[in-house]
Amino acid sequence: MEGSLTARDRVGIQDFVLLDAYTSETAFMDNLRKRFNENLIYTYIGTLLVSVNPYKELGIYTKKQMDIYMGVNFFELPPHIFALADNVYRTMISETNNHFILISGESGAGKTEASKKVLQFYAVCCPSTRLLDNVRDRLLLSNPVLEAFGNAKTLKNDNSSRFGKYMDIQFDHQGAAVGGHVLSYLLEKSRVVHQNHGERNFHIFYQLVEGGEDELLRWLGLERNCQNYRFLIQGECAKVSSINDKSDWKTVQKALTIIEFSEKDIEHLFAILASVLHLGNVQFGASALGYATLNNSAEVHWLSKLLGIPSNMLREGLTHRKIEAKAEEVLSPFTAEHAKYARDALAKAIYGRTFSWLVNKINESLANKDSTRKTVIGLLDIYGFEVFDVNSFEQFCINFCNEKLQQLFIQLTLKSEQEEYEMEGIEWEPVPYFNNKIICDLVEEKHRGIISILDEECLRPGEATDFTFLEKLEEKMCGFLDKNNDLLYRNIKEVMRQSKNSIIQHCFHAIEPDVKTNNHNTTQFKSSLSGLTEILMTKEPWYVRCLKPNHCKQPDRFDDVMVRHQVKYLGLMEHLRVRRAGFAYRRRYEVFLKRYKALCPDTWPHWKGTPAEGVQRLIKHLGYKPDEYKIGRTKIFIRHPRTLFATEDAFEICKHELATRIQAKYKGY
Ligand code: AD9
Ligand code: MG
Repeated sequence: MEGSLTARDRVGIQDFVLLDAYTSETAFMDNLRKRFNENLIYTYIGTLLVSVNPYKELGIYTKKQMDIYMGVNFFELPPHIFALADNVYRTMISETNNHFILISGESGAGKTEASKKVLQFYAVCCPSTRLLDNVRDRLLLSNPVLEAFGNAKTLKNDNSSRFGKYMDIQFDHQGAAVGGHVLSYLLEKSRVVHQNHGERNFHIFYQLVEGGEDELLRWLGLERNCQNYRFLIQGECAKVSSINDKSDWKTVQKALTIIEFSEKDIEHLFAILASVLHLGNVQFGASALGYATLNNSAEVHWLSKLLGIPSNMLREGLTHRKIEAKAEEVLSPFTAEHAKYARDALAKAIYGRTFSWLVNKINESLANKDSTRKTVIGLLDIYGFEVFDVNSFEQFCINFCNEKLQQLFIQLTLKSEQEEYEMEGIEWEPVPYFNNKIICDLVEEKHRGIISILDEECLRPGEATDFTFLEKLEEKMCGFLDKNNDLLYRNIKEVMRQSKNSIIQHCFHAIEPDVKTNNHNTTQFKSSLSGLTEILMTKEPWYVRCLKPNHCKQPDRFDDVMVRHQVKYLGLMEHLRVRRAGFAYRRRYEVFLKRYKALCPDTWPHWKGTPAEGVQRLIKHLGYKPDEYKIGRTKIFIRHPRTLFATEDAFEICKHELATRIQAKYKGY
């Protein structure tokens, strides 16, 4: 396909490892651009997949394409996300171990699309029974639901993930998908109450207002006009040409039914969405004494009806807080300003908790009841790096998350790879790389990191301001303290607990974090990220690095400067250098010998010497060339995947012949 020189000139090389001038960034960029211009968006660096967002439909994700890639050796076909998915799957089956696919890249680079393609591939290509079809449908349909509630239009991406998602797909020993589990990371709750210009709230609100049936809207007290809801129009772009809210609404409704949300659950879920919109329209005035008064009683009426909470309680909760004075509880009225703050905090809490409830509900539906041993493939699709003109708390969290994953990538590839060569006594010219550990430390180090300082400031309510925080950091950032403090007054929580809405009841009855434990967003986020790193460290890693070709979401436009920048900060050149100079595969001698010993008469059926000697005898028999492998202390290192694939092919033939011989032998019995 890419064999002749002319074709190669035109479409470039499908694996950067084979690039002659592999150390040159210019050659790397030329290859990437050439392929992009030919609609070849995928290129390998060994087994790592580089993907450039085409911003157009390429017709390369059909069932036919899936069939082509199913069960075929990784390097035999042009690079594709399906090839990676298939390779991960087959490795999982043959080695019965757990894997994860880390999909990274900046906002709008194509991570979520890539993760969906992987899931679709497994849903279509894995063996199944009618019983399991159910699981597959649920796995697939969890996506539109989570996207509706957790994605939004931003300046960078019309369908930007505003939460981090890690999904385990569980397989039984026959390779059928039997269950799944979703972990979600820090939803950007502040979007519920505030959107920057050119951005929207979460999709689901617009879907409801645009797509909800007349009767439903009437029941929820909503009008079919986004312009009527303050929480929907701050970005001044309720309508987005690339998004069809009406049809997305239908998809979500269908998905909710298939994931087995009960009618009651669905009803209560919609009631919550409408409540948030009504809450957004609650306005406060000021009494002569400067205290908050409620202007519009219609909104409170609807809130009371939808949440099943007496309206006088709601009124009180929205305008007062309870404080303890001399062992007595007294109601202290809010100022109008304070009331707005408390209203927004409530809206964020309701939405955030409902989102967690939703994830739990999906997990219940995906749970595999069978306790036999399973292997998993984890898919990690988080919010990508984003840098706006003005960056706030959200960007701090999102970008920190990306730094942590880059750190993991560095540890698992550049660092551990080179350390392994050293440990195994393999001659090696070290490849220098930028280790972003210092950035992670700057953010998360105990006592000295930004998170610690931020938390300290949040523990001094009244005294600490963004300004004192800024002074401490000697840096200019805005809005941080509020967003890090998820402060919801106790009495409004008590009011919520009176709700007749089962979801709200559940969300506000869940055990509140102990006041002594740290309830700050960043610290919780930090520990959940550490938890994620631990989960990932126990699995075999695979990487998809997504690149964004331009800032304008346009097809056929490859902005050199922009792509080069991403290639740099993703460490792709360093990765290539390590890969190129290094070895694509390594296997412990015992494992290698056990699998392939039938290929050599000296090692079959039993090898009496050490595994290392056995492997050397075996590869000599197979005719491995001296520069194709290296003998380490505990492992054999193989430079090119093609060598291992040739061995694997020989093994398949050998297995087949052996089976035929055994069959023939026993035919007469
Ligand atoms: V964010 O960090 O969540 O803001 P992602 O997830 O990296 O971001 P996403 O997958 O949502 O980006 O891709 C953005 C848009 O690019 C999609 O909505 C598609 O319109 C477009 N896209 C991405 N990948 C492909 C693809 N393989 N083929 C066609 C694509 N279009
Ligand atoms: Mg995304």
